[in-house]
Amino acid sequence: RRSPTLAAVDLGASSGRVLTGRLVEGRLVTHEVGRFANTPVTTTAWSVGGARERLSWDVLSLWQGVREGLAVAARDHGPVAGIGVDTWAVDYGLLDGDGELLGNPVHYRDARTQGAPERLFEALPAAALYERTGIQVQPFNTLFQLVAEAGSARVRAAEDLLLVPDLLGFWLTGRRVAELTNASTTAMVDAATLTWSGAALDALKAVTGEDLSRLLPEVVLPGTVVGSVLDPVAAGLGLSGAQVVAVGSHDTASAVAAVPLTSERSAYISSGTWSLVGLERPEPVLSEAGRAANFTNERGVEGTVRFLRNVAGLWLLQESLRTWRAQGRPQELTDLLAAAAEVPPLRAVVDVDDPAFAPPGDMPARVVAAARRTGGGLGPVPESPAEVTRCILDSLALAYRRAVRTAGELAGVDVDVVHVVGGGSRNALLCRLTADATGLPVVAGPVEGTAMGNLLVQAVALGHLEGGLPAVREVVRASGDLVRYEPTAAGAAAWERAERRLADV
Ligand code: LFR
Repeated sequence: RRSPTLAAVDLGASSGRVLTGRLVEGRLVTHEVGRFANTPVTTTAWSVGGARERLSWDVLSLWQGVREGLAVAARDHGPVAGIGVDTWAVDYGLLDGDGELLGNPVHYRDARTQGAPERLFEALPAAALYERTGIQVQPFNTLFQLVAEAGSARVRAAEDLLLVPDLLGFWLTGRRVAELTNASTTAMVDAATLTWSGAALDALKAVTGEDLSRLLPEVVLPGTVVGSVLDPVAAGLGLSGAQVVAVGSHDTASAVAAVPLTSERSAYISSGTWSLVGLERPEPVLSEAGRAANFTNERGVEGTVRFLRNVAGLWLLQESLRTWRAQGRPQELTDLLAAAAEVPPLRAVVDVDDPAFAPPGDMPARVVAAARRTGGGLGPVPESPAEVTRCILDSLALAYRRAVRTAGELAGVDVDVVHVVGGGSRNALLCRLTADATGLPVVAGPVEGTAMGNLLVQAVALGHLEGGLPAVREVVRASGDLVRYEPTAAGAAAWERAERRLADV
């Protein structure tokens, strides 16, 4: 038994991809049919304080890649019955009254949101915002981006705000919606009603003088069939008959949909540029303790809640690789990880959540500086690329240990296994360290979690897979690619020591 072909568009931190998927005898068979760079662009922005550099999406070049990928999907694996789009959260495009995009979406790593949360909190304190939305404070949340952007000529001219996956969906279908999993990350969706939060929008109005609720489209649930591909687009790309489905359009929502969780005691780490560490819950956890620990309650597919913490992820390693390349000392990842495995464990640890690591730039220098500050006393400061890599991976595993434990404590769950999905599930050293640091077995895979979640939510929505989320996870299990790592007792004391060391500085 075979389902028709579905296409997933997944825009990640370094590349965008188009994959096709088809259910064959209960397994998902995928093909990558398009891959293109996703390189943010630095331009010069004129704003109140004068000229400054601004980091933007190169959204038209991405759109070109998406079109080419979809055309290949139709040509080589068509006809295409469904299309789902996911990207990272929070970023948006603004449309004028004709539906034309006003400029490029700004990238969430742009510095414009510095100080924006504090401005918003003057009208609605952080605790009240959390109580309403359940969303942790990240300076880049859409709400704070709007605090920074309000008053600009672009916002004044805008009639619609679309999160990036919904923007691509609009270009495909002409329909304007806000898919819930991504909309929840704006910090403007009410945790109880799952519609735009009056409290958040009133606060935004109070601090900016603008009522931006006028920009927000209808919120739709993941799994909604948004509509057919517009005739001219379908004709150009060979997509007639294709339906666009609002999948978990937040990449993390798609990834977690594809985590083969065993029970509510399973924790997960969606491991890519970020590490999203947490639990799947039936209801948000809106406690003050959760807020203090900066845990968030993002919405998932089928009414689930992702109770998780953003831990800095492989970004530290990716940006180090980029730096070494730019410095003329390129490193091959496989060799680097093999060398890092030989470095003695836990000689230096850093707090991977230090905001100093967030912007692009010379990462090894920042890691070494942080290790000098916080890691000293455990061992020598890292110097070589292998030592820096080991320091990053030890530090990530240590952060996972803390986040998994805190998630369990806050939700009242006794965690018994940690699932790792995404690119990091291929990093055997990191998986091994995670098992040791948490003292729990790690089940790694699938590496293509996000694309699988995207495709399988479409399969359910379009009636090709019965049984909802449990069936999705059954297909993931049947599709293979899972590796188990058991914790070893040997290093337990060393992880405790490292944890204390970091807490003390
Ligand atoms: C992961 C992710 C995270 C979100 C961050 C910024 O790709 O979507 O879930 O917090 O990127 O949008």
